[in-house]
Amino acid sequence: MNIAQNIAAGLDRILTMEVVRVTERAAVAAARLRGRGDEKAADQVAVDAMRQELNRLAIKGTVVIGEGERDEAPMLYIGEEVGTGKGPAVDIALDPLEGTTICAKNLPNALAVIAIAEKGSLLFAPDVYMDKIAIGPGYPEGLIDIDASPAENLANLAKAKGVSVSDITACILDRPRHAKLIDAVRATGAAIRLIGDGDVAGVIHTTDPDETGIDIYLGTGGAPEGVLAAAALRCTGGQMQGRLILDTPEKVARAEKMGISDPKRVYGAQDMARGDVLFAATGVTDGNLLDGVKFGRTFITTHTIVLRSSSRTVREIKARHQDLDKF
Ligand code: VTB
Repeated sequence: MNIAQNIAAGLDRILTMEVVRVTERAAVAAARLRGRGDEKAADQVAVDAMRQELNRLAIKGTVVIGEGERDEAPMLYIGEEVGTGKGPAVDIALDPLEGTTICAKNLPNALAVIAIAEKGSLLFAPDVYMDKIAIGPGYPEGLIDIDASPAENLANLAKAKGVSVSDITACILDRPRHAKLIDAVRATGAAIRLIGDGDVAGVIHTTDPDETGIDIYLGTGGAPEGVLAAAALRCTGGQMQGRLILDTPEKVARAEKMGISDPKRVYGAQDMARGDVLFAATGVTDGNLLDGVKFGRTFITTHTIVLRSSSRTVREIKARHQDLDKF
């Protein structure tokens, strides 16, 4: 199939523009609570706002990566039907506020994020940890390997980039569980950008190292965040591998219930987000790729990136919202 046929066969392209409002609205709501030290409140307003806007979209959407399991009854729970119901059947992965702690502390790179894909094409991932490795586009396929040592992956990446390992920067979540990984990366001479939260942004940052300074993402984070990041990479290009950490019989059973029969399977970005995928993220706080929401006296500005896998178009939308009542 050529690109034109692919585009015609995939998601309705008008959705690419429509989806922007969904993350914009969530981001503005969350941004009002930046730096207030209240993670829960910021998350809640983002969820409410995203849900409201999502329900205006002409789709028959099902949340497959959301705010939690149905029995916990959060809004935007896994399985919740969203949209007007009149439109294409799609699967949705979302995180109305990725980086709740970042937002509460008013630190960089909190995002409102959504991915929309053709029905049945997103990995139905349980809320466990996932081991992840990701690099941006323009490298030979198979350059990174989740089972290789950090030293090997960094050496291969540096060679392919034509620099020495000490010119490479890895992004890693700042967690005690990463102590060994951090030591191993430092031993190579590479630099590390430690982030407090927000590994969806961390993975996306690998796609534009000149802008973000990040060449590779390494370490374990949430599996739902892994699927969201994979959706973004499907659109920008780049390589990612992820493996669920199913280290107790209970987690293996939970995953099995969600259709995962091989607990050790390594997923590529393609396996986590198949078919035509849309991805949108609006900055809540200022970040390496996106500006945060700015509250002016007479208008609010938002900065959004919208991506679509079938056309590989990367759109940046800076919006000036003058009708403040709409939020
Ligand atoms: C990461 C990070 C998220 O969860 O996925 C992380 O990107 C993983 O969990 O922003 P731990 O915090 O337990 O390490 C978040 O922090 C969201 O909760």
